[in-house]
Amino acid sequence: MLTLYHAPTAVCAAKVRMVLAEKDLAYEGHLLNLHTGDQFKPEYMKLNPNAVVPTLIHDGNILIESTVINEYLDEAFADKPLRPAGALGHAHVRLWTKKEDTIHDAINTMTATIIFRHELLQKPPEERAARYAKIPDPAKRAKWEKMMADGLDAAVVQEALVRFIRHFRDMEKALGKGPWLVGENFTLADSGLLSFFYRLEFLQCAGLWQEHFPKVTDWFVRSKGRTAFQTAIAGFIPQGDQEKYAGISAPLWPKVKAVNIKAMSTV
Ligand SMILES: N[C@@H](CCC(=O)N[C@@H](CS)C(=O)NCC(=O)O)C(=O)O
Repeated sequence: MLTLYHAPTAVCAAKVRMVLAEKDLAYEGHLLNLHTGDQFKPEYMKLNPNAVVPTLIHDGNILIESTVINEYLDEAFADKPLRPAGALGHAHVRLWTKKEDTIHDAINTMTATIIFRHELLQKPPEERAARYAKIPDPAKRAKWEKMMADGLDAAVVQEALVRFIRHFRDMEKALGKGPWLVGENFTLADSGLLSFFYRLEFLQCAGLWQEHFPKVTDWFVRSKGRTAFQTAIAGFIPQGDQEKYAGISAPLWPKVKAVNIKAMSTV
């Protein structure tokens, strides 16, 4: 029996849902409200001491970290494999999924500076401070404080864009050799990136790849055509969120684009 603790729009949780959907695995879902702080409840932190989603329980065993969970699922449920067979194939996929973890941090930077900041700035300073104080990792807490103070001018935004540029370049090169990142078949390397791309599109930042990387653009269009993408990612976005968040994000695109041009000149 599989039980997933997740949140509708959380990109890491969506990464795991994508794999469950690709492999046709049924699961019992428990949705957490990350805005009201369900992730910090002591009973949840016993499962996931980092106070984040996703957490997967398989036959009583607790698994955390989306990339680890996805590899586990691919090994434990060998039907419809999402990696080429053999150690070398697994290593090729792992190179991508390892990098994905650093990309997640950059996605978090963009979401926080574009949307969370907008929402948090409307709250009283004490409430904001209380929100940061709950973050267990001091480095993550300090990063949040900077992002909330400086928005898109925070140094971490340019750093995030540099990481995207490098990643898109690597993807463009790999996609010159095969339809998917590791050759002929859709693998964990591809699936792990989809919710991240979807988030950037949601934040009206699709120009980051559409204006410079044609193969990456085509890859994302093809990926979005997969049934699992609708089931696991797009289908979880609450009604009205697209329009609501586009309204917040669209006016900020020119600023993101300007920082991106600066970032490109440094890569
Ligand atoms: N490296 C972890 C990251 C998990 C993570 O940061 N999850 C986010 C959602 S994508 C979360 O739960 N955030 C809640 C918070 O930061 O309070 C993974 O891949 O599972």
